[in-house]
Amino acid sequence: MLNNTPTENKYILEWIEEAVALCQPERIVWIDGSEEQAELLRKEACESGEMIKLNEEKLPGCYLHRTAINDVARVEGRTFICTKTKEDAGNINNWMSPDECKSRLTPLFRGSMAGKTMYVIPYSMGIVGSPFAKYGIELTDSIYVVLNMLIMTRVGFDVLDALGDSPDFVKGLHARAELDEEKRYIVHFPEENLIWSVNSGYGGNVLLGKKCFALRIASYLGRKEGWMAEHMLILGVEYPDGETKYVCAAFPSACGKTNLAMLIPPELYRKKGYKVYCVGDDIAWLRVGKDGRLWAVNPENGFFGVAPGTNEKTNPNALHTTLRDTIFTNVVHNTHDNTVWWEGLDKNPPAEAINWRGEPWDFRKYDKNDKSTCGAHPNSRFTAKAVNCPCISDKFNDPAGVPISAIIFGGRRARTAPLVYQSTSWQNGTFVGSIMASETTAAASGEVGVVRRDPMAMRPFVGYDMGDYFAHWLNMGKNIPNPPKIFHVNWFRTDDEGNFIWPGFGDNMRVLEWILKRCDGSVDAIESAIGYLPHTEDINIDGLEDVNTDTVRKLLEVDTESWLSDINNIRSFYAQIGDRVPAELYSELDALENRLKES
Ligand code: OXD
Ligand code: MN
Repeated sequence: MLNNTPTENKYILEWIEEAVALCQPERIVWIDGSEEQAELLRKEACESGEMIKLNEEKLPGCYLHRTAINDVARVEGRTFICTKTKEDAGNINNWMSPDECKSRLTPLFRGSMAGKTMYVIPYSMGIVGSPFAKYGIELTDSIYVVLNMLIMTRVGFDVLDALGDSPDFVKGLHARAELDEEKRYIVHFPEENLIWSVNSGYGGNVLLGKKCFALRIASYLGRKEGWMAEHMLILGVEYPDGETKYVCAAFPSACGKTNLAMLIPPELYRKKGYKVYCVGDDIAWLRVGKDGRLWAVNPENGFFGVAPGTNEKTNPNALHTTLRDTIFTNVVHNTHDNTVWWEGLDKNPPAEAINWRGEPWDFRKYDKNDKSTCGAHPNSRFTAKAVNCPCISDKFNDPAGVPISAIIFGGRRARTAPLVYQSTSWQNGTFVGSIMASETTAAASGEVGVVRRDPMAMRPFVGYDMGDYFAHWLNMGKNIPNPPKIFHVNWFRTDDEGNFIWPGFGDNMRVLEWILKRCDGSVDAIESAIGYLPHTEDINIDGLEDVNTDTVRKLLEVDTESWLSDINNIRSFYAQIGDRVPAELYSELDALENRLKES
């Protein structure tokens, strides 16, 4: 079956032979990255019903896809890190031994592509040939996967040329099989540069370049090779004088990374000449540059963003990005004009509509407290090209990446975390990242809900032991002569009634301004038990209607009681991670506790 292959790399060919023998596809198609081939595949997907071509006038080049009803999100419970020893995967990851995993999954792949096509996708994370780039090959039986990978990564035979006869690529095998959720597995073999995904068709589980490679496998490689793979957006703030400063920010999933990455500054700032540019919205790969600073690239080529809530106000740049060449997944189909809709897009739900399940949908029955009445699935997505984003940075395709001035961690906390604070050192900043958390709030009563600790927003994405990951952060700090400063933000502080007191969205620019001023030393700060806090008057609130100095004071309050109870929660979380949590982080924790008790 492997005739006329576009590469003679024996590692690639032998591995494909093995996968073919296992999955038994009827034929093999190599994806060359060309528009002609992509167009043929789109046609085929429309003929088979896998995709629906949308209104060419209103949404040129756009398509709609619906996943199976039982297959709409990443499945952390069925995601495994298969290192030789359980200790190397750590307590936070699910672990299976590589042998056990392979013998459990082999029967699921066996014959799974009979009568189907196996697509071979050579792709690069990062710019082909650049020092940051890493290559992968995904084998899949899904055209939807091929078309998404064409948007999300750099696909083409230049990847094969760049690889030559090297074995240095990540192998990814994906089969939809029966889409049986009981037999769904997303498994990683970091020691073999190998990923297997079976019984799913949902993006986060099957676009193997993204979470599986660019975070789980890459974090493992980064530790081995002295760099970092992080769940971070990258943005640039251009000053009126034309200088641009870059920051990275990590927030747990669904806490507004895409919105911050594409922020439009408030009018006040725009008039002065400030602009914000997006380099990436989800993943950053970071390396120490020759100048001793930390440099970042976004290894992806597109955005796989959450649709609901995206609108002209929350994120006009994202909305405009999706107006062409986009694949929508699990949104509402407006059958009147063959376009799409989702909750929070506008106040005009379509009268003639099909919901994400593929059933006729009556918006009048929608009840915002009952998710099952939604037209679009709450995790419905758009897959859109980065180059179509109105605020994409001119450094997006720069092989060198961008130098990072600040790293920002954030979570969704009703009371505990102030609007912003600065850590006191790289070690203390690593500690701040390690204790990141998000909580659910019962908005009506203002009650604080469940806290989920999500260190560096990487809880589901570290491909090895979490304690070792913290140690890697500390080690990196020792090797960056001029490291970024590390901050923590919280856009989600509420009043006693549970209302958000910070406007968020574009107004987060006001917090970015303080952060960048701290980086160049042009504003001083208050030393508090948790780190450096802004002086109230240093957060610019000009032009904000509902925010006054009192509000800022509340936003910056450090509630010692909540922090002390958080300390207990952190101790049990560290204990759960196990004995590889570095001693430096325990010293930071003890010191924080003492400072809080003294304050
Ligand atoms: C994502 C996620 O899809 O973090 O980006 O879940
Ligand atoms: Mn993400």
